[in-house]
Amino acid sequence: MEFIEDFEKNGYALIKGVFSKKENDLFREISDEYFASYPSLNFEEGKCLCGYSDVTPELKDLNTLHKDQRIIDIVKQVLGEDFIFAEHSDLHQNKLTPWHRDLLMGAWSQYQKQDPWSEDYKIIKVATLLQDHSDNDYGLWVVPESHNKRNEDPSLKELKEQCIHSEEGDLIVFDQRIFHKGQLKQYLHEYKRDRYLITFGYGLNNSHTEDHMKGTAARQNTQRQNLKLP
Ligand SMILES: O=C(O)CCC(=O)C(=O)O
Repeated sequence: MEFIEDFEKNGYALIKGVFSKKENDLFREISDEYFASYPSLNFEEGKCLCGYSDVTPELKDLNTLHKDQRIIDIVKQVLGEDFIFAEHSDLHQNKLTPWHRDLLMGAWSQYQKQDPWSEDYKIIKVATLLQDHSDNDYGLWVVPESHNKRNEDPSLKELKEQCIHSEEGDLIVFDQRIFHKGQLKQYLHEYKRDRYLITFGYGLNNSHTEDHMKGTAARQNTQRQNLKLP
């Protein structure tokens, strides 16, 4: 499978056409309805709902999307049979996200008890952006190969950032250690349409993923205490 080679080398891969146009439209419709009527975390112009999987019937198909067989088959190709859903789910509407790695940061770093550059650390995110980025730079940005390099590694500076020009229905899978960012200015202003992103986390069934899950659950619980109605 070609995308696995991309994933292993670059730390991310783009998988084309996983969801149909009709499904993508449905995901957008559900997200529109959710953010118009139900509680979310509010940023200046953006909104976000995290930790929603299996506990948010208002999200209809999105409540169980992390178990969709097509996603599971892709995750299995990356992680093998012995993986777990890392209880991380995010739905973003027009959120700005600067460069970062998805390691546990700040108050949550206490949960990261082991070296994330160990051989058996393998935690991934799958992401689908619900709008076309084939002709714009508002997609997900990554620094290919940065998933293998610690912050102190001088060769990190030689790597080049790039925007993934995904289209509706595509899935991106990335190693959570890769440097990545989202939009830093609003797609909404230029395209007069909300920018949506859905992500789920999965990892090898081992103590790295368990630690990561504990930190993620603690962060998501804190975030979920601050949800506000529209
Ligand atoms: O908005 C995006 O495309 C990226 C979001 C992101 O970096 C994240 O969810 O970790």
